[in-house]
Amino acid sequence: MMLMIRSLIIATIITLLAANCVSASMVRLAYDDRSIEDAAWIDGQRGHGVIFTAPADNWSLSQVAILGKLVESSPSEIFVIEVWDQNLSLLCRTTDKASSYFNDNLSWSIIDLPDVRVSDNFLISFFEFAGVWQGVDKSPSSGRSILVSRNPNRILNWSMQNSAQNQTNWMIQAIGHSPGPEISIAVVSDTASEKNPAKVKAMVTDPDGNLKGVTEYIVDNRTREIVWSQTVQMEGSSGEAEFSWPGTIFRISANGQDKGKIYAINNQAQVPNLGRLLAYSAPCIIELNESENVSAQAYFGEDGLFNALIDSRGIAHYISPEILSITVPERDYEEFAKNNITVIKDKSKIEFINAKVPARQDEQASEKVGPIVLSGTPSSHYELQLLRSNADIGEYNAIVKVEDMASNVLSYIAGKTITVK
Ligand SMILES: [Ca+2]
Ligand SMILES: [Ca+2]
Repeated sequence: MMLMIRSLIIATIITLLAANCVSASMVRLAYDDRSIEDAAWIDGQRGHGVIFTAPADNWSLSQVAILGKLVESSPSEIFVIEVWDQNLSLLCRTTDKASSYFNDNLSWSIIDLPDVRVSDNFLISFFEFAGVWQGVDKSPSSGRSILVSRNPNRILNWSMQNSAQNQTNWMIQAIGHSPGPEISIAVVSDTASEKNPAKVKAMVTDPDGNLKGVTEYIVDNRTREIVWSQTVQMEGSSGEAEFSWPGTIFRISANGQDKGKIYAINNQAQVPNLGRLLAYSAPCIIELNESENVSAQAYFGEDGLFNALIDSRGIAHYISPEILSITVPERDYEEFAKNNITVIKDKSKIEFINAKVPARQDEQASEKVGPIVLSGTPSSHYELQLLRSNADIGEYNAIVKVEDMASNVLSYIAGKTITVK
C-alpha cells in the first residue's frame, strides 16, 4: 500500500514533466482503481451502467474503455453500448460483435463512438447479454456503478449476489476531449540569487475559457532534481503569471538533524489569511501506525516550522498552536491537541520525496527521504523544520505546466536555462 501511494505521488509529479511538450489530447475518466478483483456477467435486458461527470460542458466523449473477456459458449454474440444524458435519454448507441473486441483474457478494450457531446452527469451503459465478463474493482465506491435497463431507460434496484453496491466499480472508463490551453513562456531574468531572483513569465490562453492554473518547476540540469515549484491559480480564457526563483532549494530537518533535500511547493501566492504559516508544502506519506498509511501534504511556515499535516482525503492530522490561534482563537491548544491530533508521538512516521524529472520515460529516479519518526510534541512542531539553502552552482531548467478544469495539461521547457553562480 505504502509503495503504491508513493509511486502515485511521484507519478503525478513527473508524468507531466517527462516530455518536452505534451500536447493536449485525450482525457480518461475513471472511478475504478485500475486493479481488478472480480468479474461478472448479467443476462436478460440488464446492463452495467456507470454515472460519469463531464469535466467540462460540451465535453466530447469519443471512446469507451471496458475491461472484460468473453464468456465461454455465450448465448449472445453482440454487445450494445449506450450513452445516456442525466435524464436517461439516449445520446448515442453502438452495437458490435463481442469477439471483435474481447478474447479469452481479461484485458482493456477500446470501443470507438461517434463523438457525442456530454455535460453534467452522463451514463455509459454496457449490455453484454451474458456474453462478456465485466471486470469489477471491489474497492469502496461512491455508488457510480449501477444496473440499468432499456425500454424505457431506467436504473434498476441493485441485485448482484455476493457484491455490495458500495464495493463494486464496473471497470468502464470514458475517453474524450475538449479544447486545451496554449502557453508561451519567456525567461525574463536568467540568473538566480536571493537578491536577484530568476524570473519566468507565462502567458496562457484557453479557447473554451476554463483555465485552472499554471505551475513552474525549476529542475537542476545535472541531477534532474525538482528544486522549486510554484502554482498560480487562474480562471477564464487568458492569464499571465510571473514566477520568481531566488536560487534556493529545500531540505528537511528533524530534531535538529539535516535529513536531506526534499521536494516542496511554494504556496506564498495562494493562501491570503494564513499565508505566512502555510508558505510551503511538501507531498509526503504518513504512517500513523503500523496499519495505516496515507498520502498527505505537510505545511511549513515562512520560518520553516511544521504547521499542518493534511491527508489526501482532507483530514487534518496535525495543526500547530499558531494556526489554531488564528482559526479558533478561543480554543485551548492542549485540549484541542488531545482530542484532534492523530499523530502519535515517537510512533508515527513521515516520509518525503526528493522528486526528479527522469531523463527517459522508463527511469524512476526519485528518492524517498525518511521515514522520519515524529518525536517532539505538537507545541514544538514535532521538531520538524523545512530549511532553505542555496542551490548548487550550475544550470537549471524552468518547466511550465498549464492546466484547465477539463483535465487538459500542457508542459513546456523554457528555451533559455537559468544560471546559479
Ligand atoms: Ca481494485
Ligand atoms: Ca479548456
